[in-house]
Amino acid sequence: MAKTNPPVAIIMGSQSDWATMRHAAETLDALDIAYDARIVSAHRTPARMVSFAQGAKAAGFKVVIAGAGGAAHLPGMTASLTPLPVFGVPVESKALSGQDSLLSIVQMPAGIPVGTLAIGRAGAVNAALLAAAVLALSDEALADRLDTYRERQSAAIAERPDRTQT
Ligand code: RP5
Repeated sequence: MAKTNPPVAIIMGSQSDWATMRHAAETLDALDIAYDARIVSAHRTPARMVSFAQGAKAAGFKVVIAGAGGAAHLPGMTASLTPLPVFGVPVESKALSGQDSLLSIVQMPAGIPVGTLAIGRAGAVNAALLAAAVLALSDEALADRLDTYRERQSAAIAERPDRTQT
């Protein structure tokens, strides 16, 4: 879903990251939050990354969700180029199961923060929920939708395990 002036940018280093980052997109969809999803690679398209990050605030974005794997420099480099909050999603890499992605994203030097989430799908979903929480501070209707999302999530959890499931 890409509307005019969406508040959230979802950026990722490669098409291969979409399998993870689509979970952020689907979570934003569930909360009726508009976003723009783009491939922006710190290594393969550095000029695109600089252009995006330097223009992100002026473009109307409020939050950036950045997913990358391996030597995952995209979230940190983006954070260095924009005043917007950046949430980093470590994509599960083939070689090191995302440990490389996680450490690349989380170990930022003091002064340039990246809000780093869990490796993989959980991180992508939670990045979207954090973005929603930020936007909900100034959007009561969204705050209500976020409350409803959590209530439904709680209601969907059974009190006891189904012993027929393995
Ligand atoms: C990173 O390299 C991307 O974020 C991706 O997770 C990883 C591998 O990219 P591909 O070789 O699949 O394009 O820049």
